[in-house]
Amino acid sequence: MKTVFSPRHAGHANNLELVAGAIVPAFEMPSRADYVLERLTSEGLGPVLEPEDFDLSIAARVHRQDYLDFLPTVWDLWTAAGRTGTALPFTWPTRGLRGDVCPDFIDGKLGYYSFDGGCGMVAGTWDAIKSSHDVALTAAGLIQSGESAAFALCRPPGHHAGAGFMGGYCYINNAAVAAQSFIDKGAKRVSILDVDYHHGNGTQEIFYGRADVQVINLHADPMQEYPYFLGHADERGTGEGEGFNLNYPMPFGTSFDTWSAALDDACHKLLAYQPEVVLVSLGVDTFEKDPISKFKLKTEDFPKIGARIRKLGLPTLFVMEGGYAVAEIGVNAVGVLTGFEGA
Ligand code: FKS
Ligand code: ZN
Repeated sequence: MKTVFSPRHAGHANNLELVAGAIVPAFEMPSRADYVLERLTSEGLGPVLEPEDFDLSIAARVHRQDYLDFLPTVWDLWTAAGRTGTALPFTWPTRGLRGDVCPDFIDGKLGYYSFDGGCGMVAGTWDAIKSSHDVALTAAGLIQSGESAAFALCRPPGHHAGAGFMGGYCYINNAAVAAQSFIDKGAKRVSILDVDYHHGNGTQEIFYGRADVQVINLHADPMQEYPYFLGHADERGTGEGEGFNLNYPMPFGTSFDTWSAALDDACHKLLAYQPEVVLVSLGVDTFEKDPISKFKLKTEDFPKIGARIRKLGLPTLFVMEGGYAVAEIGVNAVGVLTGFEGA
């Protein structure tokens, strides 16, 4: 299968995040994408293409326009305030505060447009976000022109980004934008299957009231794990979207037997929906050696994930999300893809 990749991701580097009481170098770093690229080249997965340039009109159908207008301005507002380093928020509008008025000053704006301290921004961040969005849309275009599968090697990732907020290393929701592009091109039903270790709260929020995009998440139980405030099994969609959101929260220590049983159930629910295309939010942070996660999948399990998804028999767009065991992320992510191809 073809891969779409942009070297412009590399400008999103040396950023910091707020985690466990400390400001630390972000786990989401450029070498992640480079290891995946290296592995898919050495495995001969297929050609690697650069993305085309898209405007943000499709993104504006899944994100708020004011949020999309804000993102490219962050670094200028931050430096205009005399700051250097990493632009990060430290105040959020939670219960009891006004979440409907965007402040004028950059610190307030950053808090208004985020839900955590996981989305540091540096000078090259916006360009990387835009390139990641373009990668997803270009890869979607390959499928729209008849390819049966494609890999969007996105960085930064997207599934925590909601209509009007960033969080968890995610700014624009690449999978959601790609799904919207299929709908805009006439698809009646699209499924998003999110196999990242963390719940894709942004994707869920974006499509929660819609029947044209089914969202299925396999993830760590939000009672124990980030993002904590969404991802329970009783979240099933609302209004027209009722029944089209499915969550499979699993406890710390989950290994492949339990996880793959959930995947199998998810695949049956997916087929029952009869989508025209499936988008896989591909995180490989379910890996046993992932430094921030607590599932127990082994390297040999990842090709089996790909093989199971192949059995769906649907056009499939893989969109890169998380995975932080940097040395193994290439082997594991490309393992899913070669497992899909039957190699
Ligand atoms: C480190 C705690 C870090 C934030 C985790 C964010 C996970 C992001 C992701 C994505 F796919 F978006 F990249 N907490 N000890 O993997 O879900
Ligand atoms: Zn993750």
